[in-house]
Amino acid sequence: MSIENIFQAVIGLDIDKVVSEVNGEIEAGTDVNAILNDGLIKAMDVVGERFSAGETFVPEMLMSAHAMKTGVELLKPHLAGEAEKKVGTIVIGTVHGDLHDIGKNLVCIMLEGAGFNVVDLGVDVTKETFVEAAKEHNADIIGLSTLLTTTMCVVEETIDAIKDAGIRDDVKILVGGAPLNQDFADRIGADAFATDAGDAGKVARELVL
Ligand code: B1M
Repeated sequence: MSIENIFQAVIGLDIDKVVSEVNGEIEAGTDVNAILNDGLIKAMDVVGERFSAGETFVPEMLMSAHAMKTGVELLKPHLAGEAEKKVGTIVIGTVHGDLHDIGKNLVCIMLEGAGFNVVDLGVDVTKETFVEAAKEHNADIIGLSTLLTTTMCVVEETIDAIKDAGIRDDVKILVGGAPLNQDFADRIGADAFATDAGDAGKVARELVL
């Protein structure tokens, strides 16, 4: 039983092993953030590098993603305690054209832990859906996630649509995802950028409190 075994099980597409190893580590009292960062997320980074190098392909990437998601589900109850009082509502999704959701789902968990009512719109979310959902739920924050360089422009288009809908002054906009950075966020007119799920919880609170 070790974090290294979790790392190897995700890379090795062995979901049963992910389950037994993650459960074992939780029972042993291992820090859940270490299980997440040094086991599950680190493995996905290696999977991504192998994909870039042409050593692995989409089916394997999907299976690793499934293994990672299974591990995250087991960690979820331990990741972020429920805050007592809701600090605001955030509608969040992965932008149109992008199907990656593991990181966004982690962000949702941490936002809930940070006290937000989270409305998760899922993946491949159109700018119109973001606008409608923000109005319907009277959102304090709209959260835009993307993992692809090819959909970074969609983040900007979504912000433009929020402006065009006349609700820009009513909401704060938080953006995140591996190809984004603070400079990009500033350039496209977002209110904030968060580097990871823990940071997203902290930054979102700063936006509303
Ligand atoms: Co794809 N994929 N993928 N993929 N995938 C990447 C992103 C890639 C970097 C791999 C690579 O080539 N090295 C590459 C993008 C390259 C680029 O854009 N330049 C890539 C590609 C090319 C593709 C396809 C185009 C492949 C193809 O079909 N030829 C295709 C695109 C499909 C589409 O979306 N239209 C594709 C498909 C897939 C799968 C479906 C197989 C699967 C996704 C499964 C799923 O999500 N349900 C997949 C996976 C698993 C990956 C990698 C390997 C892992 C992503 C991940 O889950 N990371 C990824 C390589 C990598 O990232 N190392 C890769 C773990 C996760 C915890 O981290 O998502 O970064 P991350 O989230 C972090 C932060 O970014 C941040 O906090 C999160 C938690 O800490 N964050 C936010 C994220 N959103 C935030 C929002 C915020 C704040 C912070 O506020 C709102």
